[in-house]
Amino acid sequence: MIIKKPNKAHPKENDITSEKAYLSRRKFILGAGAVAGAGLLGAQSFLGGDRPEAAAIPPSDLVAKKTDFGAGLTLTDEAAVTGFNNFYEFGVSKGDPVRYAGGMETTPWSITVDGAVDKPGTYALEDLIDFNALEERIYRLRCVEAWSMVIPWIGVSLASVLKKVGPTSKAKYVAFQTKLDKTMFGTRYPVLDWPYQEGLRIDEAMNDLTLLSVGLFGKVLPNQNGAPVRLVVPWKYGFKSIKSITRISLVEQQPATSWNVSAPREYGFYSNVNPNVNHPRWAQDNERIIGELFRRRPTDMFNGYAEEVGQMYAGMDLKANY
Ligand SMILES: Nc1nc2c(c(=O)[nH]1)N[C@H]1C(S)=C(S)[C@@H](COP(=O)(O)O)O[C@H]1N2
Ligand SMILES: [Mo]
Repeated sequence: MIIKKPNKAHPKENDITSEKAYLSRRKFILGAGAVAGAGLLGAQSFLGGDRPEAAAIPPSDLVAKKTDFGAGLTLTDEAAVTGFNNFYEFGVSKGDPVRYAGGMETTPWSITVDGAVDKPGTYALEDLIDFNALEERIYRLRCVEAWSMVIPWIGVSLASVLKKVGPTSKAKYVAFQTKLDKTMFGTRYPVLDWPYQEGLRIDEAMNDLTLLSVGLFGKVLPNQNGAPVRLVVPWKYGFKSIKSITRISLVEQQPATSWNVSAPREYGFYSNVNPNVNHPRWAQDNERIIGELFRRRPTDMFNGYAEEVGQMYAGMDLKANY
């Protein structure tokens, strides 16, 4: 049987009404939950019963050194950052991940490092990431769907992690894989090539801007944002920033990436933010600012990091290598 893939898997953007409706629905649900919870608490203590179901434990705080990255940018509202997501393993609507990703177990978490490295192995997250050396960096996340958010990420440079495992001279690319968790009901549908996979060239991976993030807004990552560890590559479209990473492979050949496999004409390997190269179905020269209805801004070359990353692509045709 041939299963036809829906070809609108990555639509341009949710229209404004749906985002607005979504955010107000979320507010309503949170409000209703608080009222219902209070009612339940009252009833239960009156009846002298057991404690009501424990309230969701708020994500714990992280200690991170502030940096100058993104100084002066206006942060996106935290509720939008944690409530309007792309994490197709938990559904293709922007409101699905916050609703359905909560059951994914993220502790303990291990990452398998293999391929062209001196020290391959399966590592506990804490052995790869030094939680005493976390930094906060403010980066704009520019989604290929032509919207963006400004987020205070917490993490360490990917380079600091790769140096621990020692890439050999054969390591020309880095491939990443998301965990395939049984709670990810979205992976039952052939929307994307599962498990979600992404890749970077080794110089892109070693660039100081490339972050392995474990938190945002001072707290550990919520599941819907890619707990417990996700990539953030600020000069590339958002889909390169793979979530809930469980495997890092150092390889000699350019690795396959989920979006490229699913729609090669629309999503290339590089996917550098580039206002001069349109997506086949929409323009990329401007973006909607999430959380600010109706406001758009022009898209910057390399999402504003041309000075830092431009030389890595010197001499390359960025239209052919989109
Ligand atoms: N595993 C996995 N990673 C993923 C995705 C996904 O569907 N699955 N979506 C990507 C896309 S399209 C974007 S725009 C960003 C969104 O990150 P955010 O939800 O934290 O804003 O995650 C990226 N990482
Ligand atoms: Mo995206």
